[in-house]
Amino acid sequence: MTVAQLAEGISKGKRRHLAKAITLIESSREEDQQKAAELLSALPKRNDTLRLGISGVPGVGKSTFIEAFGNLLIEQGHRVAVLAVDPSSPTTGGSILGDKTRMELLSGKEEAFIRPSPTAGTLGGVAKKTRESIQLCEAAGYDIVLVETVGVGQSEFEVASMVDCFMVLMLPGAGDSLQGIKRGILEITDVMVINKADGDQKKLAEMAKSEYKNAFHMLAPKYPGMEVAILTISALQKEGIAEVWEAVNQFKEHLTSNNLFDKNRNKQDLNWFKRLVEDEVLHRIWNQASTQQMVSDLKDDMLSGKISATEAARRLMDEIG
Ligand SMILES: Nc1nc2c(ncn2[C@@H]2O[C@H](COP(=O)(O)OP(=O)(O)OP(=O)(O)O)[C@@H](O)[C@H]2O)c(=O)[nH]1
Ligand SMILES: [Mg+2]
Repeated sequence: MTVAQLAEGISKGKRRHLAKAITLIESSREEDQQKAAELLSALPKRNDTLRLGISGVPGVGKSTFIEAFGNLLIEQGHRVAVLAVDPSSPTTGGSILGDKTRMELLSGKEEAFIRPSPTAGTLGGVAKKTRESIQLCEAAGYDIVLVETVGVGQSEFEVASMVDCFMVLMLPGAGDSLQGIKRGILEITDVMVINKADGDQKKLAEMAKSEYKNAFHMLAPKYPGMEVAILTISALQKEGIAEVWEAVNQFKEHLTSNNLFDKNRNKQDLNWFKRLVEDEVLHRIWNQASTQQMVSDLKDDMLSGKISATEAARRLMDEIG
């Protein structure tokens, strides 16, 4: 399929073309990469969509929640794409979304598009593919894109930097609810959802809620005048799902009415552009044939004590310009 054919199919919302295009983006072949770049340039950028990050430890209920939440969104007339950032599972790549049984209803729906995580690779690589896939899904008419991450290492921060709203799913469990929470995670949270608030865990969930509330009060707000919504839900029993959607909408409303929605996206694009350039510059310095000899000579001179590390770095940078 040519790039033009792919672009046309995607514009018409054809899922077969969308799936093919994402495969192209995920391919590491130089030729495919070039085509993928062409395709992305050929497609319109949309800002009438919502990108929502969904994060949480394994077993918190992300898949169960997405099943309930996604179906609710579809009932309201939305088209929903689900992508994942999960660099943690090299062998079972995409396992977090492989469990289609937990998203049985959603995965069978015409208005939903579910794509497992690209198989392995570095976090940066997986994140790049996901960012580009978001754009493809939007061009194909999916107005809500859910990006799921299991939150290992830095992946939550990656996801937070590519979505409009970052939601964290938590388990009930008062007393220890603040332990084991990753440093910095509260700072990037826009909506907090305490899942499994059912049966005898209901009370624990309420306790956790007030603890998190206190914790947020001790932080400088991410957006002035906006409190982080904390909700207790049961994804399994489909309780509180509509309230989560309402909280997300309120958050979005706050951003839009303060002119922050587009501003945030522009900021994310600029940061991403900067990061791509920085990555490429480093890659070229260390791998390009033209600098390899010089790098190797400088290393020798430095290790034999002829020049200092500072001097070696200065000479290399002077050479590169
Ligand atoms: N009691 C209760 N159990 C739940 C709820 N939501 C999910 N579970 C159960 O918790 C287990 C894990 O749910 P998943 O949806 O697979 O969790 P996940 O976060 O997607 O897990 P990973 O994909 O491994 O990261 C399953 O057995 C679910 O049935 C809930 O609201 N209440
Ligand atoms: Mg899952």
